[in-house]
Order: sequence, then structure tokens, then C-alpha cells
Amino acid sequence: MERNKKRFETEVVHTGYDSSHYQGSLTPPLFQTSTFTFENAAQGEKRFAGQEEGYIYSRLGNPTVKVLEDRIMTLEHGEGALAFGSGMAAVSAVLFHLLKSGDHVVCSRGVYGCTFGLLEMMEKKFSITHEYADMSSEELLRQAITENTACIYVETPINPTMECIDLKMVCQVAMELEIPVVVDNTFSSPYLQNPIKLGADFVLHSATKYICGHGDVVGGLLVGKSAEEMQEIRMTTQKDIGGIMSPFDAWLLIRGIKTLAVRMDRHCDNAEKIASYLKAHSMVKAIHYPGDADHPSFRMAKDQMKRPGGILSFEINGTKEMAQAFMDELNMIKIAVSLGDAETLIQHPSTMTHSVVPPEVRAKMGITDSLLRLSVGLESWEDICEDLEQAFKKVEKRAVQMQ
Ligand code: LCS
Repeated sequence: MERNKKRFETEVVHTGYDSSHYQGSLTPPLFQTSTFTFENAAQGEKRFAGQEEGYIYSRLGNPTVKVLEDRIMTLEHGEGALAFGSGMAAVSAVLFHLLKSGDHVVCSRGVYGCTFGLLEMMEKKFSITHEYADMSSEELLRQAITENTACIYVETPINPTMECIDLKMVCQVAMELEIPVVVDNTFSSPYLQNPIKLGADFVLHSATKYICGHGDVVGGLLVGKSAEEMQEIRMTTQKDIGGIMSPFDAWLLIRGIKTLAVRMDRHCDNAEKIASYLKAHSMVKAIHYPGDADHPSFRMAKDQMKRPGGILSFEINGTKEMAQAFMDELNMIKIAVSLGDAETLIQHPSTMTHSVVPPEVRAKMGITDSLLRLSVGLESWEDICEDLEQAFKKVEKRAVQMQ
């Protein structure tokens, strides 16, 4: 299918919707309906048999949701897309599609806490084993693959350590061994990185984050490079497990995604400034940001991503208590999980998003108790810095008094 005739900034606004089909409505209409009526019994039979195109029931497809699915499919260079009720519903749908008992998953050495939880559950309940692999070299990746490996699952940049994985290298190895690759592209959004173009079979998003951009929807998106396989997922793991997106959430996400390119540029601009500020700060032991020239993934991220993104993590020079006290002293910056919103958000991975990960595994993932993750928002970068600075000063003063 011929695609991408227009540039990203145009596709993100227009693709998947033709107003002439909807009485000229500039905005895609909200089809807030659970079911669709048939003209007669024969039509219902044909639709169920797949002999006639058309909607049946919103768990199997909905016109508002389809606009979003078609848009993300184009933005991620896929041939099929599905929308889910959460990012985790997208993760579980693709893993249940690919895996059966006895299979093995090779996973990047860090993943979002609930993805970790899902892999644990699959191992306990269904004997689907997994290994967190160091994918920093082809040799190490190959060492982790077994004859039962049925999926390579990669987050890049990894939440929250910001390590990046060389997708071209991973996909080349996987293609040679005929193992499907799934990439969680949540941190980059399709504006910064397109895993299918680099050889991945599936790319997914927690649409809750940058795609929404406004902190008012929980949703997930899955894009695949095979239209047939995506249709199979629609009619199996999505239909029968049922983690679909509501039409209203799709409608909000269509609104949010229109501004993705402009928002991402601003997130990236702000993150660059905040990273330089934090790197130079005496209270900061280390920063983890792919745009930092000292970051181990700096060069590779530069090739793979359009820009280094809007998230960074940093380790405060002190204890867990100090990290938490620092968060409590912030005024404008909100303490909250999630990311990619207009508001700058800070969270403490070891007690929040990754608290389900056992401490020894967290240590291997590089998640220390003094690590804080900042989702840099759209505010003035000077105001973000001023808020960080006043909190550092208060915590520093308290530390001196306690000595
Ligand atoms: N993948 C990544 C990389 C994520 O960061 C998250 C959520 C998910 C998948 C799951 O998406 P959801 O079901 O929440 O839409 N990450 C969160 C985080 O870092 N803070 O709060 C949620």
C-alpha cells in the first residue's frame, strides 16, 4: 500500500480521516455506540462470516477507533493497527498471540514494572520462561537466545534507566533466526523512532503517554507489519480477551495526537536544558539521558532516534529519604507516575513504577533508591529549573543541619 506521501507533521493531523464521508465534520465524529444494526438477518450473517465489510459490535471495531488505528498504523509504517484499553492490554495481547506454554522470551534488561509482572505471571501460570538479556552487543544477545525463544521483547529507551537498544542489530539477529521482535516505543513516540522501519515485527505504545499528551486517557496501541497477523489478533486475543479502547478515549486520543510533533519538539528542547542543569549540579550524582554525550547509548541513540526524548532520570547525591524529601519540596513539579504530559512529573521508580521488581533485580536493572525519573513537561524550562533549584537548596540545607 502506498503511504507516507506527506510528512509526519501532516500525517499526524490528517491521516485516517476523510471529512467528506461524515457530512464535512472537521473533527472525526464520536461513534459512542456498543453495537451496529443490520438491515436484515442475511446482512448480519454475511458480516459475521466476513463476506461483507461493515461494523458489527464495538469490541470488534468502531469507526472512531478506526481513525486512530489507521493514523498510528501510518505513523509507525505498519500494515495493521489495533487500539486497546491500556498499554498493558496491548502488551498482553501481542504476547498471548505470539507465545504458548514452553516458549521462551528474551527481554531487554529493563522493562516497565507491569510488563515485568506479566512476564512473571506467564512463567508461573503457563511455563513461558524469560530472560532479561544484556543487548549491548550482538554476542550477548545471541547468548540469551535458546531454541525455544519465540519472541524478543525490547523497550528502548528503557523505563526508567534510559538505556537504548540497537534495534537494527536486534532485528537482524532475530530475522536470521526467524524470531519475532516486539518493541515498546512508548518513550519515543512515533515522532522520534520507528521500530518497524528498523526491522521490528510489532511496535506498541502506552498511548496514555505522549500520544495522549494531556493526562486524561489510559490507552494502548499495537501496530504490526503484517495486515493478516494484525487481523488475526483482532479476531482472537483482542476479541476474546476483550481489552478494547472505548470510542470516547479514541476520540480524545485523535485530538491529542494532532499536536504530537510540536509537543515532542518542546519536550525535547526542555529536556536538553534540564539535563545540562542537572548534570552540573553538585547534589546530582549521575544523570541518565540519551542526549548526554557521556551516556553509553549517546551515539547509537543519535542514529536511531530523531531526538533523545523528553524523559531523564537522575541519581541524587544521597539516600532514599533524601530523594523523597527532594520530591516533597517541589512546588510546581507534580509527584506522579505516568509521563509525556504537559505537566512536568517526577516519580521514584524503586518505590513506585518498579516497586514490584525485587530489589536484587532492580539493582541489576540499575534502579537505585536514589534514582528519580523526570518527565519533562511543556512549561517554561526556566520555571522547571527554578523549582528544582529551590528544592535542592532546601534539601541541601537540611542535610548540612543534620551533620
Ligand atoms: N510500557 C511502558 C514503557 C510504560 O511506561 C507503561 C506505563 C506501559 C507500557 C503500560 O501502559 P499503561 O497500561 O499504563 O497505559 N508506564 C507508566 C509509568 O512509567 N508510570 O505510570 C505508568
